[in-house]
Amino acid sequence: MDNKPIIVKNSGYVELKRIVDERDGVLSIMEGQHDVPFDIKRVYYINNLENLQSVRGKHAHKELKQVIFCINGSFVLTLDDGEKKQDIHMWRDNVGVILGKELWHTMHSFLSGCVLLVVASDFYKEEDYIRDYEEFLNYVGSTK
Ligand code: T46
Repeated sequence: MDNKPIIVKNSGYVELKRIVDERDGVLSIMEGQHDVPFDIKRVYYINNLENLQSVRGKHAHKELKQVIFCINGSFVLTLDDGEKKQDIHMWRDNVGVILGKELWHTMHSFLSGCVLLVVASDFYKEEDYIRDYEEFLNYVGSTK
């Protein structure tokens, strides 16, 4: 894997095996606890991203663990742990990024038929979201 090192907390890369044979197409597989570091309880995807100016995310989770993939096209994932920030260019369909707890994340700069696939450690719970940036900084104990 030749990716920019991840410097924020509660993150990291996940690389899925790609199976290529004599047929057309590539098969990529993800198993809970094996390829991603949790049992997968929920899967969702985001597509029909037609406005390049769109911005999604802009929140953190208190406990939820997720891995985000870009299975088509590309986008930029901005991560912020309250102290450090970084941008990750997401374009490899088999390389996901762990969105651990207490990590403010923003998805933007979507290009060419971008499709995001996310696997999550728990069911949807709105109470697990922190959607206000100041509240997030207080929550993670940052003095910024
Ligand atoms: C995340 C990033 C990567 C549900 O009812 N169930 C669900 O499972 C999800 C994911 C969302 N929703 C509802 C909650 C909102 O009323 O769908 C609406 C839009 O959700 P949100 O604004 O949180 O969407 P994104 O794209 O900003 O964020 C999503 C996930 O919600 C979030 O957990 O980490 O993708």
